[in-house]
Amino acid sequence: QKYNVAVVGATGAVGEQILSLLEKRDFPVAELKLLSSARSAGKVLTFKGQDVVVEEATPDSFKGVDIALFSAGGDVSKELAPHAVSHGAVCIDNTNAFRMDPDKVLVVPEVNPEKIQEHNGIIANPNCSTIQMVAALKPLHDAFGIARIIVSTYQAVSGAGHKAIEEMLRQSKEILNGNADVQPDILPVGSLPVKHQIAFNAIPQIDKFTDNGYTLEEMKMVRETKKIMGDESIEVSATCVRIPVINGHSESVYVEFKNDYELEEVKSLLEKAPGITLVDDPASQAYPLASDAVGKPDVFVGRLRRDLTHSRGLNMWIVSDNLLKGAAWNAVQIAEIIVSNRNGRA
Ligand code: 11C
Repeated sequence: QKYNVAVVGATGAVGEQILSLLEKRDFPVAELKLLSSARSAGKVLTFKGQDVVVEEATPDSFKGVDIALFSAGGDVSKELAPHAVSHGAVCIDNTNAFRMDPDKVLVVPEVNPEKIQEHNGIIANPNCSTIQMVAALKPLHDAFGIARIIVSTYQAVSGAGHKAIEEMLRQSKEILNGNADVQPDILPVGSLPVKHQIAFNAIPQIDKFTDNGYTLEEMKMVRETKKIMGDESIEVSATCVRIPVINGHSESVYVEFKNDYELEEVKSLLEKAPGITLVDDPASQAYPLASDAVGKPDVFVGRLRRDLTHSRGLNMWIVSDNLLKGAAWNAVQIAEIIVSNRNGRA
């Protein structure tokens, strides 16, 4: 059986990856609709060697669509996903629009795939920095019980889209050409008045600040982790930082378990865990690097070591391609599970 698929935000950094994955995975597509804002409508993309013209997304775009993958920003999802649902589509939404809605499931297939069956038409795809962290921590939570997580992120500019990548490259070239006075115009947050240089810098702000002094990106990590793990008792504190890396988010994660653990057991659990690749050999300087993770679907984990200040504390380094497992691949994985569930029922 084949399915009519719509990709909303097809020309964006995540949309492009979704399109490429649908092709590479030979997803059973009957008809493909590529949708975008009016600004990008008319562009031509290719899918399996065929040109597909991008159309403006409107409420009527979803007639006959079975699966709609949204990554065109929260406002577009809030406006159009309910129309897609009313036309009978299942929406997999990559934005922050529905993640914390108690009626919507928030899914990482390695952690809570059973939630996919409970959807009300919209399945939320978590934030990239949350996805890679929970995918790595789930087997450890099951084994030892996580009491507390303290995470600091080192996030790539691709998380903020194509324009942020261009800005980082432009500033880098300008500085290398001797111009010390670059003009930032997108990062840290396009819609806020103050901008900061990203080239040769580290910006401790991703998304807007919330009332408690943490940014929205940091609060996404706190709230989404509890919801995906299905455990409100897990305490999470995050500091999210943008660094001048094109692609691939890295995270320094401190985890405090409720129960005692052995490092060898942690390693063996991670070695067996789906979607996780353990890269942890200090003797040969082997540890996860963003440059190695780019283009790969897995979450890479290394630098495992018992914390020096707490016997049930563990420090680790978690890296993944934020556009793949952090966004497009997680969404396409969910779509593949929907299809296999439907085929199973047929
Ligand atoms: C970033 N994590 O790296 C963001 C991008 O809520 O899906 C993804 C934002 C989101 O800037």
